[in-house]
Amino acid sequence: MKAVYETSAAQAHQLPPMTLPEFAFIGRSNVGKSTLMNAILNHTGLARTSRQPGRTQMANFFRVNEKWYFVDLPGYGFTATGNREHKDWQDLMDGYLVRPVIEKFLFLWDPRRDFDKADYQIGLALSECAPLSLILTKCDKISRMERLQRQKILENAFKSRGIKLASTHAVSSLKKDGIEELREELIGDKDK
Ligand SMILES: Nc1nc2c(ncn2[C@@H]2O[C@H](COP(=O)(O)OP(=O)(O)OP(=O)(O)O)[C@@H](O)[C@H]2O)c(=O)[nH]1
Ligand SMILES: [Mg+2]
Repeated sequence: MKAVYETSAAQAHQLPPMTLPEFAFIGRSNVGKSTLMNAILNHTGLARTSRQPGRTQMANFFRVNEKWYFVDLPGYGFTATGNREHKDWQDLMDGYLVRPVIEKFLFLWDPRRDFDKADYQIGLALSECAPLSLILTKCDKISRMERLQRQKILENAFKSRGIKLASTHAVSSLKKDGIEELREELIGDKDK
């Protein structure tokens, strides 16, 4: 698999032209977006990761096998950076979400948490723009039983608010659990 960094956008007007289908990774700060992208692409260090929330501040575009873009979107819900950053995030998202080249949104979620109002709003907005997959991250931190229970609760919570899911995956980028299945769903077996 060939993955190369292409460009970044901090604001909507900096978004690159639409030339290939895009898989967009979105979720709260620190949920594991950049780490998951690296795990799927088998490329440690391609997308920058960090213990501190707010590491990824721009939409970063990675070209994969000359066929797709993987887009690492900045995390939301990190209020310590203040309102100005939130406005920038909203502006970038308003510009990004409506791109017709989006093949799928990967909405990453730590299954130990419950959704709040902002998460439902984002989930609904995403599901109305392109197919939406729920990706439960850091599953190495909970038991299999707990994971299954939480998955059902979270799926039902989305469903009851009219948020349609194309699929759900439970993954651990650390242990590489569920990565192969997710990679296959996104880019198929032959393009590894
Ligand atoms: N235990 C465990 N930790 C993980 C896993 N995936 C990511 N992490 C850790 O979670 C932290 C945040 O990971 P990132 O990939 O940087 O998170 P992000 O969503 O890109 O964060 P922002 O760019 O700030 O929005 C890092 O310390 C990772 O090592 C996982 O599967 N298991
Ligand atoms: Mg990141």
